[in-house]
Amino acid sequence: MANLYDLLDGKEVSGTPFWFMRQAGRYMPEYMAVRKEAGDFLTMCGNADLAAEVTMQPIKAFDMTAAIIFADILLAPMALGVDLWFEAGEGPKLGEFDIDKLQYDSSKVEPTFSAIEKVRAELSDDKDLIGFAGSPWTVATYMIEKGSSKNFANSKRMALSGDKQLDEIIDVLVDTTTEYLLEQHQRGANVLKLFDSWGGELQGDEFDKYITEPNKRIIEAVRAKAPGVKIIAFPRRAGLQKAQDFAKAAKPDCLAIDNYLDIELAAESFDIPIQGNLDPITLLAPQNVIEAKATRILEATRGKKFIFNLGHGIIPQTPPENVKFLSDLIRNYS
Ligand code: 1CP
Repeated sequence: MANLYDLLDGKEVSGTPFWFMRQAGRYMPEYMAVRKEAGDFLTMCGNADLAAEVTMQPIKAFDMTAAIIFADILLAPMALGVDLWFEAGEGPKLGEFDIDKLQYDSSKVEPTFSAIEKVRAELSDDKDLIGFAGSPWTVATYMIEKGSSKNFANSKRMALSGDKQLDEIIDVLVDTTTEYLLEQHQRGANVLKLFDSWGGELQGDEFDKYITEPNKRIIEAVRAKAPGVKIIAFPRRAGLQKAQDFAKAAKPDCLAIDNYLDIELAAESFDIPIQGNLDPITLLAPQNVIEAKATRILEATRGKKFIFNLGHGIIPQTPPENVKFLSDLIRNYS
Protein backbone atom coordinates (compact mmCIF):
# COMPACT_ATOMS: atom_id res chain seq x y z
CA MET A 1 0.00 0.00 0.00
CA ALA A 2 1.22 3.43 -0.93
CA ASN A 3 2.13 5.94 1.68
CA LEU A 4 1.87 9.71 1.29
CA TYR A 5 5.60 10.23 1.37
CA ASP A 6 6.41 7.86 -1.48
CA LEU A 7 3.63 9.28 -3.61
CA LEU A 8 4.84 12.85 -3.02
CA ASP A 9 8.42 11.71 -3.60
CA GLY A 10 7.47 10.74 -7.15
CA LYS A 11 7.59 6.98 -6.61
CA GLU A 12 5.22 4.65 -8.42
CA VAL A 13 2.70 3.50 -5.82
CA SER A 14 -0.29 1.19 -5.85
CA GLY A 15 -3.56 2.21 -4.26
CA THR A 16 -4.68 5.59 -2.98
CA PRO A 17 -3.18 6.90 0.27
CA PHE A 18 -5.78 8.42 2.57
CA TRP A 19 -6.38 10.16 5.88
CA PHE A 20 -9.13 12.48 7.12
CA MET A 21 -8.88 15.96 8.59
CA ARG A 22 -9.86 15.84 12.30
CA GLN A 23 -9.68 12.06 12.15
CA ALA A 24 -9.02 12.00 15.91
CA GLY A 25 -11.95 13.76 17.49
CA ARG A 26 -15.33 13.93 19.08
CA TYR A 27 -17.08 11.49 16.69
CA MET A 28 -15.07 8.66 18.28
CA PRO A 29 -16.29 7.25 21.61
CA GLU A 30 -12.65 6.33 22.43
CA TYR A 31 -11.71 10.01 22.05
CA MET A 32 -14.60 11.17 24.26
CA ALA A 33 -13.48 8.74 26.96
CA VAL A 34 -9.95 10.19 27.01
CA ARG A 35 -11.27 13.76 26.85
CA LYS A 36 -13.62 13.11 29.77
CA GLU A 37 -10.76 11.81 31.86
CA ALA A 38 -8.42 14.66 30.86
CA GLY A 39 -11.11 17.30 31.49
CA ASP A 40 -10.48 19.43 28.42
CA PHE A 41 -8.90 19.69 25.02
CA LEU A 42 -5.84 21.78 25.97
CA THR A 43 -4.94 19.35 28.75
CA MET A 44 -4.90 16.62 26.10
CA CYS A 45 -2.60 18.69 23.86
CA GLY A 46 -0.31 19.40 26.82
CA ASN A 47 0.07 15.74 27.78
CA ALA A 48 2.27 13.79 25.35
CA ASP A 49 0.89 10.39 26.39
CA LEU A 50 -2.73 11.45 25.88
CA ALA A 51 -1.96 13.28 22.62
CA ALA A 52 -0.14 10.19 21.32
CA GLU A 53 -2.96 7.91 22.43
CA VAL A 54 -5.71 9.85 20.62
CA THR A 55 -3.50 10.28 17.53
CA MET A 56 -3.35 6.46 17.29
CA GLN A 57 -7.07 5.87 17.91
CA PRO A 58 -8.28 6.37 14.30
CA ILE A 59 -5.31 4.39 12.93
CA LYS A 60 -6.22 1.45 15.15
CA ALA A 61 -9.92 1.71 14.33
CA PHE A 62 -9.80 2.49 10.59
CA ASP A 63 -6.21 1.90 9.40
CA MET A 64 -5.66 5.18 7.55
CA THR A 65 -2.39 5.54 5.61
CA ALA A 66 -1.26 8.43 7.79
CA ALA A 67 -1.63 9.68 11.34
CA ILE A 68 -1.83 13.42 12.03
CA ILE A 69 -0.45 14.49 15.36
CA PHE A 70 -3.12 15.57 17.83
CA ALA A 71 -2.48 19.26 18.45
CA ASP A 72 -3.98 22.56 17.28
CA ILE A 73 -3.04 25.51 15.08
CA LEU A 74 -3.56 27.77 18.12
CA LEU A 75 -0.66 26.21 20.03
CA ALA A 76 1.72 28.39 17.97
CA PRO A 77 0.40 31.73 19.29
CA MET A 78 0.31 30.13 22.74
CA ALA A 79 4.04 29.31 22.37
CA LEU A 80 4.55 32.98 21.41
CA GLY A 81 3.13 34.00 24.79
CA VAL A 82 -0.54 34.67 23.90
CA ASP A 83 -3.02 33.30 26.46
CA LEU A 84 -5.24 30.56 25.02
CA TRP A 85 -8.33 28.97 26.56
CA PHE A 86 -11.52 27.29 25.37
CA GLU A 87 -14.95 28.34 26.61
CA ALA A 88 -17.64 25.67 26.58
CA GLY A 89 -19.83 26.03 23.51
CA GLU A 90 -17.89 29.08 22.31
CA GLY A 91 -14.63 27.72 21.03
CA PRO A 92 -11.17 29.21 21.40
CA LYS A 93 -10.37 32.52 23.14
CA LEU A 94 -7.06 34.36 22.86
CA GLY A 95 -5.68 37.08 25.13
CA GLU A 96 -4.33 40.54 24.36
CA PHE A 97 -0.74 40.74 23.16
CA ASP A 98 1.98 43.27 22.50
CA ILE A 99 3.58 42.53 19.13
CA ASP A 100 7.02 43.64 20.36
CA LYS A 101 6.90 41.17 23.24
CA LEU A 102 5.94 38.05 21.30
CA GLN A 103 8.70 35.50 21.66
CA TYR A 104 8.61 31.86 20.59
CA ASP A 105 9.28 29.52 23.51
CA SER A 106 9.46 25.99 22.10
CA SER A 107 9.25 24.45 25.58
CA LYS A 108 5.54 25.41 25.59
CA VAL A 109 4.94 22.99 22.71
CA GLU A 110 7.34 20.31 23.91
CA PRO A 111 4.42 17.91 24.63
CA THR A 112 3.53 18.01 20.90
CA PHE A 113 7.12 17.18 19.89
CA SER A 114 7.29 14.45 22.49
CA ALA A 115 3.94 13.03 21.30
CA ILE A 116 5.37 12.91 17.75
CA GLU A 117 8.25 10.75 19.02
CA LYS A 118 5.85 8.44 20.83
CA VAL A 119 3.54 8.04 17.84
CA ARG A 120 6.46 7.47 15.46
CA ALA A 121 7.73 4.69 17.72
CA GLU A 122 4.30 3.04 17.77
CA LEU A 123 3.34 3.52 14.13
CA SER A 124 4.36 0.85 11.62
CA ASP A 125 7.08 1.86 9.13
CA ASP A 126 4.72 1.99 6.17
CA LYS A 127 2.61 4.76 7.73
CA ASP A 128 3.26 8.48 7.61
CA LEU A 129 3.11 10.86 10.52
CA ILE A 130 1.86 14.33 9.60
CA GLY A 131 2.95 17.36 11.60
CA PHE A 132 1.09 20.63 11.02
CA ALA A 133 0.66 24.30 11.73
CA GLY A 134 -1.78 27.04 10.82
CA SER A 135 -0.63 29.40 8.07
CA PRO A 136 0.13 32.96 9.20
CA TRP A 137 -3.08 34.62 7.97
CA THR A 138 -5.35 32.00 9.53
CA VAL A 139 -3.52 32.12 12.87
CA ALA A 140 -3.41 35.94 12.72
CA THR A 141 -7.22 36.09 12.40
CA TYR A 142 -7.57 34.24 15.73
CA MET A 143 -5.00 36.55 17.37
CA ILE A 144 -6.67 39.70 16.05
CA GLU A 145 -10.30 38.63 16.57
CA LYS A 146 -9.37 37.05 19.97
CA GLY A 147 -10.96 33.78 18.87
CA SER A 148 -13.19 32.42 16.10
CA SER A 149 -14.91 34.98 13.92
CA LYS A 150 -17.99 35.16 11.69
CA ASN A 151 -16.97 38.04 9.41
CA PHE A 152 -13.28 38.63 10.24
CA ALA A 153 -14.06 42.36 10.43
CA ASN A 154 -10.88 43.43 12.25
CA SER A 155 -8.39 41.19 10.48
CA LYS A 156 -9.85 41.88 7.02
CA ARG A 157 -9.96 45.62 7.66
CA MET A 158 -6.27 45.47 8.56
CA ALA A 159 -5.47 43.47 5.40
CA LEU A 160 -7.51 45.76 3.15
CA SER A 161 -5.92 48.90 4.57
CA GLY A 162 -2.37 47.52 4.44
CA ASP A 163 -1.98 47.93 8.21
CA LYS A 164 1.72 47.58 9.17
CA GLN A 165 0.74 45.83 12.42
CA LEU A 166 -0.69 42.95 10.40
CA ASP A 167 2.54 42.72 8.39
CA GLU A 168 4.47 42.51 11.66
CA ILE A 169 2.22 39.74 13.00
CA ILE A 170 2.57 37.82 9.72
CA ASP A 171 6.39 38.18 9.83
CA VAL A 172 6.57 36.85 13.39
CA LEU A 173 4.29 33.95 12.44
CA VAL A 174 6.35 33.07 9.33
CA ASP A 175 9.47 32.68 11.50
CA THR A 176 7.74 30.88 14.37
CA THR A 177 5.84 28.51 12.09
CA THR A 178 9.04 27.63 10.23
CA GLU A 179 10.80 26.74 13.49
CA TYR A 180 7.78 24.90 14.89
CA LEU A 181 7.38 22.79 11.72
CA LEU A 182 11.10 22.04 11.49
CA GLU A 183 11.14 20.70 15.01
CA GLN A 184 8.07 18.56 14.31
CA HIS A 185 9.98 17.12 11.35
CA GLN A 186 13.16 16.58 13.37
CA ARG A 187 11.18 14.72 16.03
CA GLY A 188 9.57 12.32 13.52
CA ALA A 189 6.93 13.88 11.24
CA ASN A 190 7.85 12.94 7.64
CA VAL A 191 5.04 15.03 6.09
CA LEU A 192 3.98 18.55 7.15
CA LYS A 193 0.73 20.38 6.46
CA LEU A 194 0.01 24.10 6.47
CA PHE A 195 -3.66 24.96 7.14
CA ASP A 196 -4.83 28.27 5.67
CA SER A 197 -8.43 27.54 6.61
CA TRP A 198 -9.54 31.15 6.21
CA GLY A 199 -7.48 31.83 3.07
CA GLY A 200 -10.61 32.31 0.99
CA GLU A 201 -11.57 35.36 3.06
CA LEU A 202 -9.06 37.38 1.01
CA GLN A 203 -9.04 38.02 -2.74
CA GLY A 204 -6.79 39.64 -5.32
CA ASP A 205 -3.69 41.44 -4.07
CA GLU A 206 -4.47 40.66 -0.42
CA PHE A 207 -4.62 36.94 -1.21
CA ASP A 208 -1.20 37.14 -2.88
CA LYS A 209 0.31 39.14 -0.03
CA TYR A 210 -1.17 37.40 3.01
CA ILE A 211 -1.81 33.87 1.72
CA THR A 212 0.53 32.96 -1.12
CA GLU A 213 3.62 34.87 0.06
CA PRO A 214 3.73 33.74 3.71
CA ASN A 215 3.06 30.10 2.77
CA LYS A 216 5.81 30.34 0.14
CA ARG A 217 8.28 31.82 2.65
CA ILE A 218 7.61 29.03 5.14
CA ILE A 219 7.80 26.28 2.51
CA GLU A 220 11.12 27.63 1.18
CA ALA A 221 12.62 28.09 4.66
CA VAL A 222 11.56 24.61 5.85
CA ARG A 223 12.83 22.99 2.66
CA ALA A 224 16.17 24.81 2.88
CA LYS A 225 16.83 23.17 6.25
CA ALA A 226 15.00 19.87 5.66
CA PRO A 227 15.22 19.05 1.95
CA GLY A 228 13.64 15.61 2.42
CA VAL A 229 10.38 16.69 4.01
CA LYS A 230 7.10 16.79 2.04
CA ILE A 231 4.74 19.72 2.52
CA ILE A 232 0.99 19.85 1.89
CA ALA A 233 -0.59 23.32 1.76
CA PHE A 234 -4.30 24.05 2.14
CA PRO A 235 -5.43 27.49 0.94
CA ARG A 236 -9.05 26.70 1.75
CA ARG A 237 -11.80 28.31 -0.37
CA ALA A 238 -9.23 30.02 -2.60
CA GLY A 239 -11.19 29.17 -5.76
CA LEU A 240 -9.63 27.60 -8.83
CA GLN A 241 -7.69 30.57 -10.19
CA LYS A 242 -6.10 31.54 -6.88
CA ALA A 243 -5.42 27.90 -5.99
CA GLN A 244 -3.55 27.54 -9.31
CA ASP A 245 -1.58 30.76 -8.73
CA PHE A 246 -0.82 29.59 -5.19
CA ALA A 247 0.42 26.16 -6.34
CA LYS A 248 2.74 27.74 -8.93
CA ALA A 249 4.16 30.38 -6.60
CA ALA A 250 4.32 28.67 -3.19
CA LYS A 251 5.30 25.27 -4.68
CA PRO A 252 4.06 22.88 -2.00
CA ASP A 253 4.63 19.16 -2.68
CA CYS A 254 0.85 18.72 -2.59
CA LEU A 255 -2.11 21.08 -2.81
CA ALA A 256 -5.04 20.25 -0.52
CA ILE A 257 -8.38 21.27 -1.99
CA ASP A 258 -11.68 21.96 -0.22
CA ASN A 259 -15.08 20.56 -1.20
CA TYR A 260 -16.07 23.76 -3.04
CA LEU A 261 -13.92 22.79 -6.06
CA ASP A 262 -15.32 20.06 -8.26
CA ILE A 263 -12.95 17.10 -8.37
CA GLU A 264 -13.24 16.51 -12.12
CA LEU A 265 -12.12 20.08 -12.81
CA ALA A 266 -9.52 20.02 -10.03
CA ALA A 267 -7.99 16.76 -11.30
CA GLU A 268 -7.19 18.48 -14.63
CA SER A 269 -6.12 21.82 -13.19
CA PHE A 270 -2.88 21.30 -11.26
CA ASP A 271 0.49 19.92 -12.26
CA ILE A 272 1.36 18.94 -8.68
CA PRO A 273 -0.23 16.17 -6.56
CA ILE A 274 -3.57 17.08 -4.97
CA GLN A 275 -5.39 15.99 -1.82
CA GLY A 276 -9.10 16.16 -1.10
CA ASN A 277 -12.02 16.67 -1.38
CA LEU A 278 -15.10 14.77 -0.16
CA ASP A 279 -17.60 17.00 1.65
CA PRO A 280 -17.35 15.85 5.30
CA ILE A 281 -21.15 15.97 5.62
CA THR A 282 -21.32 13.11 3.08
CA LEU A 283 -20.33 10.88 6.01
CA LEU A 284 -23.76 11.56 7.53
CA ALA A 285 -25.54 10.20 4.43
CA PRO A 286 -26.53 6.57 3.66
CA GLN A 287 -23.60 4.33 2.71
CA ASN A 288 -24.70 3.96 -0.91
CA VAL A 289 -24.39 7.75 -1.22
CA ILE A 290 -20.94 7.74 0.43
CA GLU A 291 -19.92 5.03 -2.02
CA ALA A 292 -21.16 6.98 -5.06
CA LYS A 293 -19.51 10.26 -4.02
CA ALA A 294 -16.21 8.63 -3.03
CA THR A 295 -16.10 6.53 -6.19
CA ARG A 296 -16.58 9.63 -8.31
CA ILE A 297 -13.50 11.17 -6.66
CA LEU A 298 -11.45 7.99 -7.12
CA GLU A 299 -12.49 7.76 -10.79
CA ALA A 300 -11.75 11.41 -11.50
CA THR A 301 -8.25 11.08 -10.06
CA ARG A 302 -7.40 7.67 -11.53
CA GLY A 303 -3.81 7.67 -12.77
CA LYS A 304 -3.06 11.00 -11.06
CA LYS A 305 -0.97 11.63 -7.96
CA PHE A 306 -3.77 11.90 -5.43
CA ILE A 307 -4.31 11.60 -1.65
CA PHE A 308 -7.90 10.94 -0.60
CA ASN A 309 -9.18 13.19 2.18
CA LEU A 310 -12.22 15.23 3.09
CA GLY A 311 -12.63 18.86 1.99
CA HIS A 312 -12.67 19.92 5.66
CA GLY A 313 -12.73 18.28 9.11
CA ILE A 314 -14.97 15.39 10.20
CA ILE A 315 -17.83 16.75 12.30
CA PRO A 316 -18.72 15.33 15.74
CA GLN A 317 -22.08 13.90 14.57
CA THR A 318 -20.34 11.53 12.11
CA PRO A 319 -21.15 7.83 12.66
CA PRO A 320 -17.82 5.97 13.15
CA GLU A 321 -19.13 3.04 11.09
CA ASN A 322 -19.32 5.37 8.09
CA VAL A 323 -15.67 6.34 8.55
CA LYS A 324 -14.86 2.63 8.54
CA PHE A 325 -17.01 2.10 5.44
CA LEU A 326 -15.20 4.90 3.58
CA SER A 327 -11.74 3.76 4.73
CA ASP A 328 -12.41 0.19 3.54
CA LEU A 329 -13.78 1.46 0.26
CA ILE A 330 -10.68 3.56 -0.51
CA ARG A 331 -8.29 0.82 0.60
CA ASN A 332 -10.00 -1.84 -1.56
CA TYR A 333 -10.57 0.33 -4.61
CA SER A 334 -8.75 -0.63 -7.77
O1 1CP B 1 -12.50 18.03 21.91
C1 1CP B 1 -12.72 19.20 21.53
O2 1CP B 1 -13.73 19.86 21.81
C2 1CP B 1 -11.69 19.90 20.74
C3 1CP B 1 -12.05 20.10 19.33
C4 1CP B 1 -10.75 20.29 18.59
C5 1CP B 1 -9.96 19.27 18.04
C6 1CP B 1 -10.23 17.80 18.00
C7 1CP B 1 -10.07 21.51 18.40
C8 1CP B 1 -10.50 22.84 18.90
N1 1CP B 1 -8.89 21.25 17.76
C9 1CP B 1 -8.78 19.90 17.51
C10 1CP B 1 -7.64 19.20 16.92
C11 1CP B 1 -7.09 19.71 15.66
N2 1CP B 1 -7.21 20.98 15.18
C12 1CP B 1 -6.31 18.96 14.76
C13 1CP B 1 -5.85 17.55 15.10
C14 1CP B 1 -5.50 16.60 14.12
C15 1CP B 1 -6.63 15.98 13.30
O3 1CP B 1 -7.16 14.94 13.71
O4 1CP B 1 -6.93 16.51 12.21
C16 1CP B 1 -6.01 19.81 13.68
C17 1CP B 1 -5.24 19.48 12.41
C18 1CP B 1 -6.57 21.07 13.97
C19 1CP B 1 -6.40 22.27 13.14
C20 1CP B 1 -7.24 23.48 13.39
N3 1CP B 1 -7.63 24.02 14.58
C21 1CP B 1 -7.69 24.33 12.35
C22 1CP B 1 -7.34 24.13 10.89
C23 1CP B 1 -8.19 23.09 10.24
C24 1CP B 1 -9.65 23.45 10.10
O5 1CP B 1 -10.47 22.81 10.75
O6 1CP B 1 -9.93 24.39 9.33
C25 1CP B 1 -8.40 25.38 12.94
C26 1CP B 1 -9.08 26.54 12.22
C27 1CP B 1 -8.36 25.19 14.36
C28 1CP B 1 -8.92 26.10 15.41
C29 1CP B 1 -9.83 25.43 16.36
N4 1CP B 1 -9.44 24.39 17.17
C30 1CP B 1 -10.52 23.96 17.91
C31 1CP B 1 -11.63 24.79 17.59
C32 1CP B 1 -13.01 24.65 18.18
C33 1CP B 1 -11.18 25.70 16.64
C34 1CP B 1 -11.97 26.84 16.04
C35 1CP B 1 -12.56 26.54 14.71
C36 1CP B 1 -13.30 27.75 14.17
O7 1CP B 1 -12.89 28.91 14.39
O8 1CP B 1 -14.32 27.53 13.50
